[in-house]
Amino acid sequence: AHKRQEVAERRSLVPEKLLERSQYLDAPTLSLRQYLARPELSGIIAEFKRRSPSKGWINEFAPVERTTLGYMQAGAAALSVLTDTEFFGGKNEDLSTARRFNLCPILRKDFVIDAYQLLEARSIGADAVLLIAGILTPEEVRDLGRQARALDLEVLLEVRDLDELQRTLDVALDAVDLVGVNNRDLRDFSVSLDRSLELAAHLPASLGRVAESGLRTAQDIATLRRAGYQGFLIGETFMRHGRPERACAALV
Ligand code: IGP
Repeated sequence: AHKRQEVAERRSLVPEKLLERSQYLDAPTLSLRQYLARPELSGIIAEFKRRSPSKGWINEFAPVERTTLGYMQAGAAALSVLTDTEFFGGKNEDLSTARRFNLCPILRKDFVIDAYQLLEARSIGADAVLLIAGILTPEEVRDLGRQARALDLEVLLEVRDLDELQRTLDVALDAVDLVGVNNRDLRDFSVSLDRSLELAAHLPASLGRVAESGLRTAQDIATLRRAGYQGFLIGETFMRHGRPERACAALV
């Protein structure tokens, strides 16, 4: 409900017509899915996240320029930037700053509930958006997914269990590019890599596969890779360091 109001406010400040003037709309996007599939890259999607509902402040001060550029130099395959302010302390400008400094796919991490946010994602330089099965109906995933792709954005569908996966893909399989399994249960914040491991066998081969949340070690990545994952979304393990990019370099 809060997100609806926030989107409505931004739309009245920055209507679609203005977003459409962004230089990025004429520029091609980069394929997250293809970058993750490249064997010479690490598969790591390094996340810029200042705080979270489960942990509070994680890193208040790391600059987005140095951190994201450092992630890339460390060997991350792609970036994820939180733009939600209320829960994650992010902003659109963080993503457009990351865009100016980096040539790699950038995932816009937000709670997408409205097509306005897709055009907005494209206008700030994102290459991919997250759609969360837990907050959208399968029909909404399908419709938003189609609209995202019409803007040349790739779609990462986030699920947390088999029921969400099946219900959503029954309706929306052809509107998503990648599927991500969130190891964190947003209801009680419990984290277990077993969620990704258990769902691995059920993920359609036609989609890119991403394990999300709670990854800490090279061993975690190796285990998930063996289970069939190509993408590894990592936030806190990096951001809780004063120099997140160094923690990324230590893991790649
Ligand atoms: C990263 P972690 O445990 O490495 O910080 O998790 C990422 O998976 C997490 O930030 C995330 C998220 C989300 C944030 C997963 N799904 C949806 C906001 C909204």
